[in-house]
Amino acid sequence: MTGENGGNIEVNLPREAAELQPPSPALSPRSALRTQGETLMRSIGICVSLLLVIAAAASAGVLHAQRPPKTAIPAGTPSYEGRVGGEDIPNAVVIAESPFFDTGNTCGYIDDYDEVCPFTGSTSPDVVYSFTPEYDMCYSLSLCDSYYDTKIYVYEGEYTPGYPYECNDDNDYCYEPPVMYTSWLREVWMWGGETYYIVIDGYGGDCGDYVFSLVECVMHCPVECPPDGIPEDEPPCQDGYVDEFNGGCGSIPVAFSEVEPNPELFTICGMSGNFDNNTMRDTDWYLLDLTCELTTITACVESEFPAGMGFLDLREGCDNVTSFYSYVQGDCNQVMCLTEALPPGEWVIWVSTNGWPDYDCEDEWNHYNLTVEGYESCVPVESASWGTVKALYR
Ligand SMILES: [Ca+2]
Ligand SMILES: [Ca+2]
Ligand SMILES: [Ca+2]
Ligand SMILES: [Ca+2]
Repeated sequence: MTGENGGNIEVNLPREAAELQPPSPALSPRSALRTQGETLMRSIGICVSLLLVIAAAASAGVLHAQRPPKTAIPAGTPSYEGRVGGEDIPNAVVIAESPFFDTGNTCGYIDDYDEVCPFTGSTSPDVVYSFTPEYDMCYSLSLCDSYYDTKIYVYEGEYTPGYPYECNDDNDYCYEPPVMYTSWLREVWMWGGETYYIVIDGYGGDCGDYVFSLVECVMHCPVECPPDGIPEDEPPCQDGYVDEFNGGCGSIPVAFSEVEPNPELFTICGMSGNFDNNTMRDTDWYLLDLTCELTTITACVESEFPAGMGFLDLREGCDNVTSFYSYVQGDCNQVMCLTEALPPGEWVIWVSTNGWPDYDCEDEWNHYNLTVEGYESCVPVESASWGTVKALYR
């Protein structure tokens, strides 16, 4: 493996771990969508480019709450031959199963519907899909990667004008949308056997190319830092981030978070995630300086993302850190623990994302709690407090 960041990756991801988790970001729905979108973009060329320029100019620097009417949007966007979605609810295109991905263009359709969330008075043409899930489930309905100012809403069971089941015009959480003001219903709970009508619409009179996905929600696993939690204090990672804080043997110069001995259970509240399109990740190296003949340490990690945690043997320095002493990995809803009886010297507890999931540093779900128990100190015994000495014999 060669790194893109000064050759750091090899140390960031020791060999043993690399074999356990082959990188797979190319298969993620987002990558697939973006590729589709880019192809679409090229095929329609100049018209959309012009639209993008005008849309960007119209929306630059404008806060959503104060958004003025978008009179600058051209009404006469050329119609598109490949009509994909349904014209209206009776003619909705049936989504057979999830996950579902489709692209199309709304400009050739009629303005049948509108809903307010919260902007009124749209005259945009719309297309309709229907979906009847087999079982109760949460779905994410995204137009994030579309190329115009979209709006999306859902009716449950029947057309209920003015009372959509869910509605979104602009979603700030879209990840690098190609234009501003695209839409995303992140969590729509649907009942098994019920039919949902999904309307792809626009703001104002805007229409254009849409990129639509319906997938099961990514369930989140919030992790709360306890009141006495010790903050990691590393700056949040982001694209281009260089970890000079606690990237361990991968930092130049090497840098660790040094952990104070404490035989009582304590918690470190940290953050990690991937960046640079899932090619890099924030690794956190917690340095332990063991002084007892054998120290039995239990480390557990609970995280909002699929995480990995391992012990690394640093007794012979970074040059000899090529694989984990022990390692666990798991999903965000698992508490993963390792217990090791370790000889004296320098050891590291390593925490990061598990391989290369699509967990961006700038996503809000990037926290973890690392709890450590049994990190006692055996020197200098003479000056240890009575509490510490007592703790040794518990
Ligand atoms: Ca409409
Ligand atoms: Ca919108
Ligand atoms: Ca970190
Ligand atoms: Ca770090």
